[in-house]
Formats: sequence, structure tokens, C-alpha cells
Amino acid sequence: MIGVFQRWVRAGGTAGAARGQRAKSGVGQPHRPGRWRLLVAVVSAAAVVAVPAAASAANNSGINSGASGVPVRDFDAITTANQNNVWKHLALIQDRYVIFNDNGIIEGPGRIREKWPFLPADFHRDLDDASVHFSGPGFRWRYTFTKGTSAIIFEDSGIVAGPLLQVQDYDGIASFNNPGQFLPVTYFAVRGSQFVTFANLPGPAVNTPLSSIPGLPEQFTHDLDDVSVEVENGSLKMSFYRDNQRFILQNGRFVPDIGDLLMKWPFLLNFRLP
Ligand SMILES: [Ca+2]
Ligand SMILES: [Ca+2]
Repeated sequence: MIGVFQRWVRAGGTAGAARGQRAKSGVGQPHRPGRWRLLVAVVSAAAVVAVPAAASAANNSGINSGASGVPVRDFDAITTANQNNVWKHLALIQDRYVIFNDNGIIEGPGRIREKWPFLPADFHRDLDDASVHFSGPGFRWRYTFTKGTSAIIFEDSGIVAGPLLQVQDYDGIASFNNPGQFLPVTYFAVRGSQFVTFANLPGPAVNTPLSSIPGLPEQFTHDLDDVSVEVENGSLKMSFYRDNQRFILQNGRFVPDIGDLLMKWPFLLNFRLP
């Protein structure tokens, strides 16, 4: 599994960064069928995929209701940190954040500007996406937030880098530590119906259709709210968030879980009320 993972990192990470440099210099990006094969290698095409229950009719208002019929806000951004195979999440809506796991809220909800007062005011509300990886022992969180074409990297102690100007804005971003090391990490970013992987911010333009990811249902191949990627048992576990729904994919297989996010995390109802 690690060998497969390293192919992903080499081809997606370093090549992605190189493409980003070309994109910034204005050179067009060639179609690369090899990317598809790479991803097949990563997420292993041979899989029987179960599709979760269809989402309720989605709309673009950012407010959707799931199976419960209760209208709730979609997440602006959501990200996951895998601490010894226990997932912790950070979610952002408007100017608020909350940190939680599947059992309940760990911290918040609170104001983004009060938790991280050193962030530029632009980053205190309406973020596009967020990611977390570890920067050192003890699961120290290093965050990436993006908004429009600006990106910033920080820890609870202060800004690490940025704001950085990106070639485009993203709908969602994920960052994850490569095996056995803290830096560099791998980023996975999505916009519209495409994604890109890269090693360093500012990231390049998206360049590969989400529909080329084996096992990903059509519903999650475009207009995502955010994504997260964790390394679990040596392979990538990818979460795709859209409206009130989440789809988790590992090795080309759907990871069975409650897809309706209000049912999954009912304790976030107040945080998500319109
Ligand atoms: Ca994310
Ligand atoms: Ca988003």
C-alpha cells in the first residue's frame, strides 16, 4: 500500500507543483491520460461500490435539508485530522468554527476571529475551504484556509505563511502528511468538476476530472463544499462533502457510513441552523 501511496505522492505531488508553475506562467496544460491511470493505481479500480441513499433535492443557496427535513446550512469548509485512527473534524460556517468528533463537540462553536485573532480580517468569515495536517509530534495542527485566490497557513500560535496568491480559488482543499514525515505534505484541491494534487502552496489550477476517480458517484463529482483526505492503514481515505451529504472512498470502495450529515452529527444542529 505504501508503494502505491508513494506513486501518488511522486506523480501527484511533485508533478502537480510543476504544473502549477507552468499555469502561473500562462502556458496551457496538456491533457494527461496518465493521470487517470495513476489515480486508478491509487484508489484501486476493482471495487463494488455501494451508493448511499440519494440526497434530497439540492440547491445552491447553501441551505439544504436531509432525511430529517430540517433545513440546515451546508459547511463552508470542513476538514479532518486522523489522530491514531480517531477522526477529529473542524467545520466552518460564516464567521464561526466548531471542532468535534463523532461523539460530540470538543470545542466551540466560537468565532473564527476570537480563536485566531492574528488572521487577516478577510479570513474571519466566509472561507472557501480548510485543511489540517500535523506539523510536529503530539499531533500539532497546521491549518490551511483559502478564500478566493488567497491562501494562508497557520497554527494556533500564529501565521506560518501567507496570505499567498493562488492561480485560482478552490471549492475544497485537503492536506495530509506523507508516511513517516511532517513535511512536505500533499494537498488535494477541487474546484467545479476537477481536482489537482500538489506539494506546496500556492497551488496550481485544477486539471483532472473528479469523474475519473474510480468509485465516486456522479453526485460527488462536481460542486463540492469541501474534501478531506486521511491516511489510514497505509492507504488514502477520501471524504467528499456536498450539501448535507458525505461520501467516503478508500481503495475505490465506498466506506459505509451515514451519508446524511445532520443524522451523522445531530449535535451540530444549532451550529448549522440558518
Ligand atoms: Ca477540507
Ligand atoms: Ca467550500
